[in-house]
Amino acid sequence: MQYQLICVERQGAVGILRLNRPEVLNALSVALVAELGHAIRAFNQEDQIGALLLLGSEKAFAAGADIKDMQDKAFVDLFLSDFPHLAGDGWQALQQGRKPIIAAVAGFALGGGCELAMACDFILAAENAKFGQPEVNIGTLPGAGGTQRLTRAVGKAKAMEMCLTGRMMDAQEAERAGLVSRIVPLADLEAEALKVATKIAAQSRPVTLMIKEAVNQAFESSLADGLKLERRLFASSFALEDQKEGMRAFVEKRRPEFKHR
Ligand code: DAK
Repeated sequence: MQYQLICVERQGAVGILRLNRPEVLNALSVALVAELGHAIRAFNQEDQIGALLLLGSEKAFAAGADIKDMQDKAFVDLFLSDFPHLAGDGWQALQQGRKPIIAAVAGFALGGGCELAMACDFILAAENAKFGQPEVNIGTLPGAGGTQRLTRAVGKAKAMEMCLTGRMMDAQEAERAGLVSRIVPLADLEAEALKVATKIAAQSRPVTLMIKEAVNQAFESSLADGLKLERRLFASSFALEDQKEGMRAFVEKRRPEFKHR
């Protein structure tokens, strides 16, 4: 497929997706989200790819759903169609993708842009990153997980304040609050994110998928159920050639050569 609104490339075993509507700060149009979904699915099906990286521009990761696109929609349009902007196939592809996906955020990650970053497995932020759910300023509220994922990430007080006032959080505050895993200088963001993604992609593929599934389960189940799943997956990893290779390599003081089997 030829993409118009995103750029797609491969660096080794990393699939890179870059939002590419700079003239509107990567506002998420229906077409852009559809392209994103298609590319995410394709990378998830590609054997050579072990991790995905989602990028925006230096000024904006994404400034939200495209306001011009949606301003004249009626309730009934959104309700009946379930709003394909972000709830459609693109968003599903992101949520259903089993391979780890990192969001590298520089500049604005607002509204649907913040929700998109939070739907990735973790966020690496540049020093100039700004996160927010400013929907309240335009007479609406978050619609793609902002009230839920932000609250789980930063707690009720900050999430409530951000959603009710539209206040943005800078990178430092986002790191302190646990919204992002780390902050890196803007100039280093993409290289560092690629390094991290490359490291993940070099690990045993089935093991990274198991880890993603287990960590995500922490949000979906009781502690007892989560611990049980983790124990089962841990035991399952001993059926892998990669577990034998990984432990043997440690004992023999050499690097493991994972076969993703
Ligand atoms: N949509 C459309 N165009 C946008 C945009 C957006 N979200 N954000 C920026 N732009 C456009 C601007 O209109 C401007 O276009 P021109 O005037 O040049 O034609 C261009 O990008 C540059 O923006 P600014 O001139 O405003 O740039 P500044 O540096 O002055 O300000 C800003 C940057 C990010 C603070 C500002 O642009 C801004 O406040 N943008 C809007 C942020 C926002 O309110 N985002 C939330 C949108 S609502 C759902 C799923 C998802 C959603 C809802 C439901 N379901 C599944 C049900 C999501 C909703 C949202 O995200």
